[in-house]
Amino acid sequence: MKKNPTPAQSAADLDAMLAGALGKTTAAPEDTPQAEAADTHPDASAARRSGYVAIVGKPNVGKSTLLNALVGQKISITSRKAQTTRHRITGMRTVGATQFVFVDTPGFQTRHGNALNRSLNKTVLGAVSDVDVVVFVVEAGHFNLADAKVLDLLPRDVPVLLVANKFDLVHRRAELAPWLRSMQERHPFAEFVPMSAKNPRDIQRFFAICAQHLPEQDWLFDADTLTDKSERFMAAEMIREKLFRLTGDELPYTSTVVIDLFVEEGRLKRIAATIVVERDGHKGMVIGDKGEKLKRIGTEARQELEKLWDCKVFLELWVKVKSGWADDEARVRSFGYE
Ligand SMILES: Nc1nc2c(ncn2[C@@H]2O[C@H](COP(=O)(O)OP(=O)(O)OP(=O)(O)O)[C@@H](O)[C@H]2O)c(=O)[nH]1
Ligand SMILES: [Mg+2]
Repeated sequence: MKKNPTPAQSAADLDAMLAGALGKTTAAPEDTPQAEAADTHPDASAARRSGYVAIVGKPNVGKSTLLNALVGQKISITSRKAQTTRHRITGMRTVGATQFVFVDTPGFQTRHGNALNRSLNKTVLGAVSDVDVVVFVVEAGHFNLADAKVLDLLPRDVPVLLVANKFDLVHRRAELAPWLRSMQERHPFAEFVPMSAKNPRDIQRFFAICAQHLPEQDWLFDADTLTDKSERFMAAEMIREKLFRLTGDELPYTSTVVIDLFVEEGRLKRIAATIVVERDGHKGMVIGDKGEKLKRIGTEARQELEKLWDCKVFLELWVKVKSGWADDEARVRSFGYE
């Protein structure tokens, strides 16, 4: 029988382990405001802080899952397949006196130098160039060449927090201490945060740790701003998520979604979109038997958008073949990539 992962440890256990492993603790000060209390009651006595926090790492380590948990809403799509995120996605969250502007980035690509991958890497480099804090996400207990390549890109003059994510999957916690020490030698990380992006308590703890590294300055956005991305963009992304999740591994990452029509009619948003694939064979995979796969992609994307916007959505989907688009710089740009 498959052994269940050990439940996540308490913040105190984690701090004790870190103190043992690194001779330091990342525990937040006792008086750091907690998210629940602070979201609705800004602490007037504390000085305001705000800043940009870039979330970077190799593909599939959980960057977007972390962003969504921090923002408290699903704004960045996630899947078990690598290369899910393809854009710089900004999500804001104001906690007490501190406003975090989180920036999710594509997983840094180390293979296949096509136009799409070059564009993804350009997006990562752009995102780390002008931020206050960098969150470098790895899988707890793992560090390989793909992680090292991302670490090489990181600026030396801003605090880098190491998030050792998917901590819930680590069975032998004792082995994490030497791993953490080895990570300490790789970069002068400002903090070491073993955590699970799926554990709400770890997320609360992360706010407190991260806030200490943001500058004292006024907020950059209204407290209730969620993202800087348009509704058209969110629609295309939710469709792409369902495409990624509902088609098998055989459908390559070189598919994308283009919004052809987006109109608001009172409480209804009417959307028509095209799923662009590389080959005729891929078209069949997306459409499925008697159109059943395409129908499911449409239904699930529509439900997700209705939840996000709290309104009715009418969604019409088409599939088109445009071979070689991911190799073609001009076409990659025309599909909205940088
Ligand atoms: N067990 C576990 N799984 C996680 C955790 N965080 C993320 N995942 C899973 O890891 C997979 C990848 O998550 P994403 O958030 O899409 O990863 P990403 O780093 O944004 O991936 P790219 O955008 O492709 O670079 C998904 O199946 C998530 O559910 C975690 O803390 N624990
Ligand atoms: Mg992602």
